[in-house]
Amino acid sequence: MPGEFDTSRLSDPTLRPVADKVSAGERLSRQDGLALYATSDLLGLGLLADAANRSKNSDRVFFSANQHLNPTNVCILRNTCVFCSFARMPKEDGAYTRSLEEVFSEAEQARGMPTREFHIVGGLHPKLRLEYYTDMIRGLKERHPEVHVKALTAVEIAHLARIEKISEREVLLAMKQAGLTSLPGGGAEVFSTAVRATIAERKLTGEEWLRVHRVAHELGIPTNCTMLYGHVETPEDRIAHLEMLRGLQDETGGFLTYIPLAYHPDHNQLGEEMGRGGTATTGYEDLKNIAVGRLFLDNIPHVKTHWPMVTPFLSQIALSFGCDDVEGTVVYERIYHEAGAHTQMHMPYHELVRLILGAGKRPVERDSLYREVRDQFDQPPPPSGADRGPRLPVVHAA
Ligand code: V47
Repeated sequence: MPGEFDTSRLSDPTLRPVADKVSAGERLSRQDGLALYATSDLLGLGLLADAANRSKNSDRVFFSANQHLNPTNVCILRNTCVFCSFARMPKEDGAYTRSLEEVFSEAEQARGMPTREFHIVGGLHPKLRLEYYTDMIRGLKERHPEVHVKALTAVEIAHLARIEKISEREVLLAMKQAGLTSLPGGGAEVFSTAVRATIAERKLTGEEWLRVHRVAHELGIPTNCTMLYGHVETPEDRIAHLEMLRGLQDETGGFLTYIPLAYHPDHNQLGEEMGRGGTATTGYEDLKNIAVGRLFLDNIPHVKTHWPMVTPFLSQIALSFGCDDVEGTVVYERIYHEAGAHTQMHMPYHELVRLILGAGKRPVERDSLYREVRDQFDQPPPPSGADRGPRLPVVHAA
């Protein structure tokens, strides 16, 4: 980080040696990461992460006009990924699988909007073949050539390779040839074997998840990465997870953004077992995970806040805690709303811009590859009296 960070702004002395390392551009160790998680000086941690972010992105905050599409919620891991509220068994109530025409019809909403990206994730369907997905990508590109397709988590890629009896490389290549631009970062959860045995017993291992992303990077397909926090994992598990992401990024440079995902406990087995129904992570934890991610992942260019999960209010504050990237317009969000999120489904473009400007930052609309699409936005007018709600009567002292 160019320039000294003024450590007198930190109230927790254990953060000072970490701040000195950040100022010197030195890589943080596992112990440093644990000190960041252990501190209760949230504002000091935020200042440090904000300085690290500013040195990479200055006051720019990226966002995309995107649309989420979830072609199916049928998933063979339904009974073993106990944190997930989205998946269904094929014959279970609420199970759905869209035909290609239905997917194309949902995507038609992009016509009246400035959409630049389709974000596509679903479940591990026992019968949907690779061709369904390549036809979907090809069909979307034919109908919306200017829209990038970011599709399928590493877990879905590995599943398709298994049912097609081909390699993950071949699946990724076929998808790239159909028009795929990038992969989303889902399915990583927490890489610890013990945590996975508890929350996602039969899912891809951490090493296997990283392998799919390594192959994607080798094929010139950039990807995102995530960590699901706020369930049974420890600070040590989180730091080990971040270390593995940082290690792959050193090798390939293929990760675009890191997204910490806040666990939501409603309507899933884990939430019931933990007695956590109705309460999600706290704002304190959410901000801490943004800040630690920014400081520890020194080689990943962006850190994204997923507003459907942590609310637009908290996402706006996260922009002062090391975050430079906000999830896009979304249009229709299913995964977190099934798990109890009460946020809106869709964030209109101008509201995203307003959220970023309101945090004193400079909005930059980006495409899936973080190329700038637009960076000139007017300050919105100050709220009128009517927007401020009813005025309280003035009470004069007698
Ligand atoms: O892998 C599932 C998470 C992920 C729950 O790459 C849950 O730009 C909280 O990865 N509570 C999928 N989280 C979504 C995802 C994502 C989202 C936004 C942007 C990007 C990107 C990727 O959702 C899953 C899992 O970690 N998830 N269930 C739950 N109950």
